[in-house]
Amino acid sequence: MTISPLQQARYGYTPKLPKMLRAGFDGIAVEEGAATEAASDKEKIQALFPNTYGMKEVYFKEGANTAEKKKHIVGVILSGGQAPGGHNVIAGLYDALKSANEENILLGFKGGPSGILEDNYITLTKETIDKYRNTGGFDMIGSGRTKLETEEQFEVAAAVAAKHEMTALVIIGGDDSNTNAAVLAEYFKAHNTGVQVIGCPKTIDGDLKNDDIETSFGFDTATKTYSELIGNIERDAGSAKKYWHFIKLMGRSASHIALECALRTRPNICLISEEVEKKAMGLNAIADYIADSVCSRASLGYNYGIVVVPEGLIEFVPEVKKLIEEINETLAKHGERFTKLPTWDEKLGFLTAALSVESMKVFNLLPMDIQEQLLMDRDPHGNVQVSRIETEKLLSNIVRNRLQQRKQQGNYNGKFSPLHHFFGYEGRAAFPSNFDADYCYSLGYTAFLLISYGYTGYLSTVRNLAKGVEDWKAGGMPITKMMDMERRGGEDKPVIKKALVDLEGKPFKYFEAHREKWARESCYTYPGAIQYFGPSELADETSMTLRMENDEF
Ligand code: FBP
Repeated sequence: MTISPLQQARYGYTPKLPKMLRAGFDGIAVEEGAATEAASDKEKIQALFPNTYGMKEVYFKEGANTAEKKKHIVGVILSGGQAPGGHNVIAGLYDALKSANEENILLGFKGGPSGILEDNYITLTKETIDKYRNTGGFDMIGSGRTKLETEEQFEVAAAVAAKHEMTALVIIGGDDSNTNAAVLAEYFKAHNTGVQVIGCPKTIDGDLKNDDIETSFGFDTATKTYSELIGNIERDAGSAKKYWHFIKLMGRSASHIALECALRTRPNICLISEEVEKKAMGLNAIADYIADSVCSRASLGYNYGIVVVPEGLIEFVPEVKKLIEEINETLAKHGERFTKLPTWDEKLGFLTAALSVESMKVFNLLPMDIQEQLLMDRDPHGNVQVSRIETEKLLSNIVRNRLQQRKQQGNYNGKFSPLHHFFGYEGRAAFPSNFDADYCYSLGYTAFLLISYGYTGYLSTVRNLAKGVEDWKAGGMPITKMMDMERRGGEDKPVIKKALVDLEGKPFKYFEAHREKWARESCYTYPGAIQYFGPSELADETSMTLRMENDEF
């Protein structure tokens, strides 16, 4: 098969390792730091994790490797949505494992966490790995959204691990998957299975972030991909001068993706869900905010512009949030009965009886296609699938109504032609940027170091990421350190806290300080395509969010 020259060139790219890991497996020593404590709810979390709570922070450094020399059979799982770099985590893991001992074996469980439950796996060989080095997507072994969380599932996983004589399992996933990794590690330890569990921080959404994880992998590439597209649309808008582009960007809950893309491209409007929630902005207030920009640009003769909308916005608008919560509850209780109702009128009748009067009022104000989208199947966590709700169309509709009113009042005399875009899947499987390619390879390599030194219930960490790769610091952090208790599905559960956009943080503050000017003028910037080769300042550039958060901007 003929492959593209870039694909060929990327196979040959050698990910850069932090200086401390360059000595090779035998030249990497471990150092332990202080014992850790949970982020909050310490006693409750300690009680739930008696065997894996309070473990020490771990750092790697140059020095003689003192890990026990034994044969390792390691399983690996990709969990959740695709994120560029996942293949490199597996490649780094594989290379470290083989450099420790050629006899070591890596099993890739297929199709996500269900792969271990169904014992559906392939033995990963150099030939397979080489076909996927530095490529996007998760197609090497596939992914899935099955949650590993019940005792029965843990028993099956333990039996499969025993069958293969596995010594460890690496779970590459987001906050929920890594929470489950911690619970599984505790279970394996409590039951003396001898199987260690290590997590790796993945998600384009960027919301698996805390004192110990500077960024999740995939965020860098996905935001650069979307920013290229937004910049291209900005150029087109400024050339044609006739459309308002409403662009929805992925990011299930947090608006990190939208914010990063806004910093890179300076659209006229970028909504930040966390701010919308804090200011309790209803749909009308949001529409007015956008309409203000449309009107002020029209007064300068610009009947075009760019509005960036985070995918999760709809769930942060107070009245819609309440509506969604009520629908979720109703569907959780009576989903089957509801789905079987044959006509739309009967469905409406059912909802009218089940929802509060205020929520039904909000529901009735929404266009029918949005109403239908709000009622679609939930994801495995019981959440509405926000990527399938056309919030960008909903907003442009309400803005249009607002503008008509303003026209009638003589306050606006422009033209408003909206176009709609949704960028999500375009960025999740792109060739990883050098940053993600390097970061992921190091995460995988570090995951095996943690395994070889006998750790379990840890997340592989690589820090100091806003500096050059040579200064990155590899180590491990007990997952229980990142946990607190949250109410989920009517129960108190230990979870890794999801990081939302910090409205006091530097990235948001920078955006806030500039957005008024961006709303009126055309201050667009055009980031262009990701550069994989060439000068380091282009090819190794990190996200603006990461640089701003680490005072490197
Ligand atoms: P993860 O949290 O699993 O990384 O996935 C995030 C995401 O890409 C969101 O941005 C988006 O809402 C969702 O996945 C889409 O899910 P699906 O792939 O199931 O359509």
